[in-house]
Amino acid sequence: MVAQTYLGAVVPDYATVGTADYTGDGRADVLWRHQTSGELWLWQMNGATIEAVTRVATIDPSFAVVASGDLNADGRADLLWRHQTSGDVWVWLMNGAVATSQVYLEPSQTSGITWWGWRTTTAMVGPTCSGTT
Ligand SMILES: [Ca+2]
Repeated sequence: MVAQTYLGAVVPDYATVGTADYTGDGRADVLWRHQTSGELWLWQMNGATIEAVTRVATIDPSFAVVASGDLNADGRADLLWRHQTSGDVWVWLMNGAVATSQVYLEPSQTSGITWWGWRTTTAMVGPTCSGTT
């Protein structure tokens, strides 16, 4: 028999955009994003139990979370953002629900690496928060 736990219902306006260990407790958490407003919420999980629900921020919906993973090896998952039109890529280094730094990824950071996917950009505005956090 498969163990399953009903957690409740989430309105369809929200989509999961990440499942990774954002808090560093060794357990994967769930990141939800409101598709219209851009609001981002973190469910801190302990198995099938939601231990905490934290509003991370409201981010311009033009940016999408395209990946989660521990990019700086501090034991906490980070976020990779991509602007849906310009293609600009940003990293948020995370500590739980708090973005501790924001880094723009540009070809100059990849000296010695050739990848034809880069494009010239003029926009340098990252996935900044709007409203209160
Ligand atoms: Ca990290």
